[in-house]
Amino acid sequence: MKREDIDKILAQIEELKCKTQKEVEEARVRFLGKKGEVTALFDEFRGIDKAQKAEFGKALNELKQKVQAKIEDLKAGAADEGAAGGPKLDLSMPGDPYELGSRHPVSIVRQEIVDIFRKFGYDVAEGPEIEDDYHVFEALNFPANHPARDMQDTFFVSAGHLNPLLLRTHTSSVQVRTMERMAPPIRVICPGRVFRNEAISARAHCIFHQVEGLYIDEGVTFADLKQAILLFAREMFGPDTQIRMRPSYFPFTEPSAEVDVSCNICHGKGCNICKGTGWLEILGCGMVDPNVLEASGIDSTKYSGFAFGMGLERIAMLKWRVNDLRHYFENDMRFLQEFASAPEI
Ligand code: 2NL
Repeated sequence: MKREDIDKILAQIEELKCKTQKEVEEARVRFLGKKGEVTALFDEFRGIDKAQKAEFGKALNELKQKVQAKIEDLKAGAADEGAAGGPKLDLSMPGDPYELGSRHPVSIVRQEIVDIFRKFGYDVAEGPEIEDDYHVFEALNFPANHPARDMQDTFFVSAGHLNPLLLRTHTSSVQVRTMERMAPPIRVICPGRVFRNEAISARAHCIFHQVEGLYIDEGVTFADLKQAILLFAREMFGPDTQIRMRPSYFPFTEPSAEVDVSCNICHGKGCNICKGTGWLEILGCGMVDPNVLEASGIDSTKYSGFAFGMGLERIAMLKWRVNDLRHYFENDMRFLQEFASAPEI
């Protein structure tokens, strides 16, 4: 055994470079395997005389430790299998960035409406989506044979009972619960999801979103309703917006009206969004029917109030000229990403 044998391996080990785990394993076998170069020196060591053993024992052990340490180092630095020649793992590199989502157009519109009514002093109320017949129909003055109470129009959860459970068809049920819970003055705004048994098309969906509002106090008149709606419309659609009211009918309000805002796309000249009329329908409203107040324990000789309701999908359609309601529910990234920094129209 010669000193140079040990030094030669030490020099080779120093220079050793491996790109892949496979190469590291090959190097390990070459030096430390059963027929490896270091192993061979140990075999040779067994046969040498005592005087030489003292000289080489320590040096051989040091060699083996160095080779083992180097192999471990190479193992940690080499690329995984299959990534031959690929870059080494660098833990100081920045991670992949998270892609930021954007708000859904219906959420944007809901937030705008809620913010406006908050400014007017309204509180926000929420309630269950699975409701009973009483809070959705009975307390709201729907006659027993009203078509909305039919299986054809409403999703029932448990039919056949006196007061069946169903998916709410409007958020008025939340306002009923508010009237039951507190005494006037009441000012609430109720945003939420509602459900109707409709065939899905570009203009109708079985799930949509509403915001309803309710204002009850002593001496509330139709003039208050008109002014509240006008102020809301100007906040929502711009300071030059005009409104017009057309007589309508709802079981829970008397009198009732439908409200149009002046078309801010063509400014009355007539375009395909307002179908040449210069007006866009945005909500329904009216003075709360005394029967509705009494059903929830409010004295209709002392108090009066107004209520209104609007569909969020419809308002978002007008705002961004969306031509098909189904876009709102399909989670197509190409559609949703258009609202990442949606310009106002
Ligand atoms: C529409 C019309 C409306 C109401 C909702 C209401 C609620 C209570 C009492 C009276 Cl508790 N009225 N809500 C009133 C008039 C119209 O909605 O077109 N919605 C999409």
